[in-house]
Amino acid sequence: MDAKTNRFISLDERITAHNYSPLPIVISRAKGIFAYDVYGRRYFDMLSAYSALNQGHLHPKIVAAAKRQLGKVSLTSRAFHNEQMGPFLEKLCGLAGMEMALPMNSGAEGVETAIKAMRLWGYKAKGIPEDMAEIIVVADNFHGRTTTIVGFSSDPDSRIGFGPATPGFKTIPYDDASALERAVNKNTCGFLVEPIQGEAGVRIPSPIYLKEVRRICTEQNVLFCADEIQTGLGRTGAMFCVDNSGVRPDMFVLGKALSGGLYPISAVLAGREVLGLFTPGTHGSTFGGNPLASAIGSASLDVIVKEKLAKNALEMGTLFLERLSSLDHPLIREVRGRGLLIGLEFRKPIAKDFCRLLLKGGLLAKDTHQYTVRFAPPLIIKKAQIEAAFKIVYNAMNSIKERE
Ligand code: IF1
Repeated sequence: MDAKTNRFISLDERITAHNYSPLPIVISRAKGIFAYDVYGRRYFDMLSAYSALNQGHLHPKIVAAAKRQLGKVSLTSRAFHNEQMGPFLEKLCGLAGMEMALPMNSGAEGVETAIKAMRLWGYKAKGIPEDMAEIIVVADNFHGRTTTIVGFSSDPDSRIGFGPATPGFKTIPYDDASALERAVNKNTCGFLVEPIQGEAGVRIPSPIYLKEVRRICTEQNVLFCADEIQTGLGRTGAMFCVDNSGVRPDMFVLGKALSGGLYPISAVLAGREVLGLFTPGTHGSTFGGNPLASAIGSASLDVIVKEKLAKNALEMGTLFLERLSSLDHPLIREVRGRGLLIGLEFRKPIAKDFCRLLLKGGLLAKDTHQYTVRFAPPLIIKKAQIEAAFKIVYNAMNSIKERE
């Protein structure tokens, strides 16, 4: 490995907890759909920081908004009002068709906030006896890393060693509406689900699943909470992934691309009958809703809307999926995706090795659970760039052929 790259990697290995095993590249700068290493070599970024970079790296409009705000005020705390938060959340609620928002920072904090909101609604609105509220979640979920969230993860790497788990969660299989129907009882306050499971390997449920979920939740008086932290804001070819199924959840959790990749911003969106239940002192965050985050978030939304990123994700995703599906290789089990969230699944646990090959070819992508490579480039990607990226994938596939 190159000396400079090696130096940074050794330092990281010595100084940081080993909760990741990154590919051997040290990124020095990035712009749009490209990242550059310490030698100035260029890579297609097809991870987009797990879909936090839907607008591309350092989008000029978002950077300009951040700089503008940095000339005014960055942080006020919610002990006072600021002039940025309200307009940002009004824009966001308008896009999502929701009445109210609660701004936080990381995605996991957003999910924690949604859990608290569902429970609060369960006690105050549904009349569930104190401490009896249940939330239904699905197997192979990924909602973040807090102790409560990993407590209901079915992934042993996420969960084991971090117990005891927070009670009040019930796990059912994904893409199984009748399991939801059976699991609901009078103490159920909410159902938390990803409309497409990202970390589980880009798992797309059957077309009627979310419609069924909507029907059951309405009939049983249970809140339907969609974790769209990864799938939302254009990624799957629609503003929200649930739009592909023509359903509206009761709550959205958003994060990642809400910031255009500049800064952690998350939010829970819901109706007044849910978020209106919080009273002063019942929830909060030092940084949530701060003016810098709000200015960045507002510009991030503008870019998604004005540059029609959802439409581009659909068109470019369809093209990329078509190209990947044309790969004829005995080691490929399946290629699947929606918009620019695409998974290439192998028959053998070679996904990480394949990512190393892609890295050598000049493309950054990430494996999930050894069998699947996830392709999720920024949504600003153009046709010729999709073709160029595909060529790298094609060559990497061919080089596997040669070795066997
Ligand atoms: C890691 C995965 C992606 C998420 C959904 C909440 C969160 C995430 C649907 C929490 C975060 C990230 C976090 C990162 C890996 C990554 C990931 F592979 F693990 F599943 F994106 F696909 N809900 N996902 O995807 O948001 O608190 O991180 O802001 O934890 O290693 P966060």
